[in-house]
Formats: sequence, structure tokens, C-alpha cells
Amino acid sequence: MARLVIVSNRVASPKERAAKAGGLAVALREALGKRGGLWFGWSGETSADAPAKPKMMRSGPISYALQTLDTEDQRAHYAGYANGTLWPLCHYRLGLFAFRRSDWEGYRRVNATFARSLMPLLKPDDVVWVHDYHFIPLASELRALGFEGRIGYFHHIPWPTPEVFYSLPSHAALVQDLGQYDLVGLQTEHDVRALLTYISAEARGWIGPGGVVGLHNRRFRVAAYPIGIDAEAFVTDAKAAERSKDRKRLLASLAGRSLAVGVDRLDYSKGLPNKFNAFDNLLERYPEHRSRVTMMQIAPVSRGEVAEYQQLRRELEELAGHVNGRYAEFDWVPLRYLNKPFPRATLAAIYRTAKLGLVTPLRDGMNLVAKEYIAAQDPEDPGVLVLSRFAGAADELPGAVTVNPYDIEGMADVMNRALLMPIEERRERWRANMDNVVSNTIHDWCERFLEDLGAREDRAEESSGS
Ligand code: ADQ
Repeated sequence: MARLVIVSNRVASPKERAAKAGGLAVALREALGKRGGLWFGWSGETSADAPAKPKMMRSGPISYALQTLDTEDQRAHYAGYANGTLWPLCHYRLGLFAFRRSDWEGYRRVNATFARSLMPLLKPDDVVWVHDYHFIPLASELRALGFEGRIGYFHHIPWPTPEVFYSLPSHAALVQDLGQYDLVGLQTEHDVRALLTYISAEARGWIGPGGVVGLHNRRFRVAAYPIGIDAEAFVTDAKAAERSKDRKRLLASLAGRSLAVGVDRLDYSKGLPNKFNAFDNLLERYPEHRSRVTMMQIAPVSRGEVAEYQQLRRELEELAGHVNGRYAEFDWVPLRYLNKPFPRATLAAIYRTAKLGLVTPLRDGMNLVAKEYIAAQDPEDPGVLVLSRFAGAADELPGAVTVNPYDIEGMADVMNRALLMPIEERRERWRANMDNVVSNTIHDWCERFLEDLGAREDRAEESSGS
């Protein structure tokens, strides 16, 4: 079996325990452990005279290589092009989207730096798996340095439809970069259609059966690989949570009230103000839920250095204060708003206790919280998942009650309905969701992508059909 090399912006530290590292980090570590491999990424450090070589570490069969970046390059790459340009663009937020040529150049420089730092560590038959929008040009840079082995790319966030994608001045170059991969994985069939439509209409590529694409004398494949979770671990944690201290504390604090829970990074794609407003609207229009339902929103701060995220944080603090000021009683705080991260076991206890799981992003590649919430439910008395139609997970979870997060009153109506839903319907819906969660875990996702990447025989210079 060929050695696996994983590239991602942040690398989960070898010391991080499974319960703390996310499901993705655990699955990637497992894949590396099986084949032996190298995990390459940013060290999290910057300096004015960053060394050209990465810091090396080893833990069992896995090597880690962590590259430090030039301070200004890292800013242009991360806060600039990756999170100021690509993130809003891919989440359909043109109002928040900004393009600066210097950021685009910095993004390319960082990808070139990473390629130069990685190249000496690569063996010709390594399989390289690149993760996410920070690294779209990495394959181009590696090819320019002479690497001819297999390279796959997985895009964790949505791929925008052509009309939105055209707003990006560098759209043609970015898709040309994608063509240097052998396999491009997206979250949903919708994303695949969006990219293929662009490739055939704008880039004059050809599309063959099974998502094989011919573009600029290259042949590669584009396909959907919907990401999953470690379902077994969540089920185990949630069962154990029945008797945990966290669960007892939570139940005592609720004093018999129903819980509705949201767990999202503090990000404008997650639709948090709309969710707060919908809860406010529920309490306004359905007063029977006052003092009977508590909403808990867990939202750890993310990208706190970016202005749009600071603004969102202020907005949410104001909204939470508004809801609580309006409806709180001396023994009931309607909205509990927390900015800190929790271990998986605590999250599992909270999910299991919650009658409603509120996953209402304005746009999301997949959304793993939706799947975690399902896995953590008690099959005999499951809660209801309220899910945005704009999350990739909506394609996968047919038992969810879907909402349009732009429709505040509509969301409030659905929350009301979900709170009153009879047990038979809750069980039926949960079963339909759970079937999907267990049949497509993070391990299946990882295996499927790597199998397809390994099976690519048609990578060679494309000679016909264009
Ligand atoms: P994210 O935007 O980060 O991921 P999501 O899929 O919901 O979104 O994953 C978040 C993860 O962080 C979940 O596993 C969740 O449990 C965890 N988490 C959130 N809040 C936490 C807290 N307070 N404490 C501990 N853990 C917390 C991107 C894309 C998604 C895509 C994933 C994976 O934006 O659409 O599903 O990658 O591909």
C-alpha cells in the first residue's frame, strides 16, 4: 500500500486525545496509522524570517512536518484570500466578499512555500491528500516541482454555482489549479453539478461518465463524498452520558423544562442571528412555551481576528441580551449563550438531553453537528432535528424537519411543531436519519476517497476528447 501524505492548514497535535480532537482529525490519524504516513501543514507560527524547512516530529507510524510562514504571507493567505475571499464566496455571501490582488498573490506564495517545503519529503509513489480551500493551488505547485504521483483534493465547504463563482476575479486560475489533481471531492451532488457546469460552460472542458473531466490537457475526476461522523463513538458517549455528572447538572438546571440546542462555530455562515431571532419569535407568538423551553447556543469563538467575526460576536451578545431581557423570569433564563468549547462526552450529554437540535446555517458544506445530534439520541425517546435546507446534511438526513433560515416566522412555526411532535413521528424520523449516519461514517468516507484516489489510472496526460 502506498504511503499516505495528508496536507491540511491545521494539523491535530499528536498529543491531542481522541475525545478532544475532532472526528475528522481522528479519522485522518487512523488512515495515516494504517498505511504509515506523513501529516503536513502549518505550524501555527509566523516569523519575519521563517525557516525554509518544516519542523519534524514523529508519533508511532506517523510523521508530522510543520511549516512556519512569513508573517505577511500568512495574513494574506489565511485572513486575506482564504477567509476574506474564498470563504464568503463559497458560502454565497457576496456582500462580505473582498478580493485584493495582494491577497491572491500571498495565497499563491504560501502554496508555493508549502510545496517547496513538502517536495523533499515526498517519495514518487506517495499518495497525497490535500484538505480544503487554503490549498487549491498546491497540486499545481507540486507538479511544477516535478511530483507526478497521485494527488487528491477534498473541499469541505460548498462549491458555489457559476453565477456566484464568476464574481471571483481569479476563477479561471483556480479551476485550472483544480485540474492538476487526480481526484476532486466535494460534499454534495449539488456542489458537483455547480463545478461541472462551470467547467463545461466557462472553462470549455469536457465531462465524461462518472464525473471524469478533461481540462487543459489533463484528465481528472470530480465526485461527491459526503462526510460523516464517528457514529459509534457518539453512540457510546451518549449512552455513557445517561449517568454522567454533566447530564445530572444539566437536568437539574433545566428543572423539567425542554432543551433546544445549537452547537456552531461563531461564524456568519451558521445563521446564528436568524436562529436567535426565530427563538425570540417562538416565545412571542407561542407564549405557551415561555418558561417551558430553554435554548442553549454553544458557539466557540472562531477567526476572532477578522473584523466580520468581531461584528457578529457583538450582534449576538446584543440579541441574546434582548431575548433574555424580554422574557426571562427570576427562575428562567430563556437563552443560554456560551462561547467555549466542550469535550465530546459533554456535547454528547447535551445533545441527548435536548428535545430539539437546531442546525440552521445560511449555507454549510455538510454540518457534522446535525449528524452528531442524531447519533446521540435515545432511540426510544429521540429529539427532533431542525435543519436548514442549505446545509449539505439536508440531502443526507431525510427525517429532519427542514427550514429556510431566512424565514424567521417559518422557523418559529417549525420549532413549535417540533416541540409538540408525537413520539411515533419522532421515532420514525430519527430512524431514517440514523440509518444514514451509521451507513456513512467518517471512516467510510475516508476509505471511499482513498480507494478512488488510489484507483485513478486515467491521470496520464489526456490525449483525446477535448
Ligand atoms: P465547520 O464549519 O467547523 O466544518 P461542522 O461540520 O459543524 O462545521 O463541524 C464542527 C465540529 O466542531 C463538530 O464536530 C462539532 O462537534 C465541533 N464543535 C463545535 N462547537 C464545539 C464546541 N463548543 N465544543 C467542542 N466541539 C465543538 C467544515 C464545514 C462543514 C463540514 C466540515 C467537515 O464548514 O460544512 O461539515 O468542515 O467537512
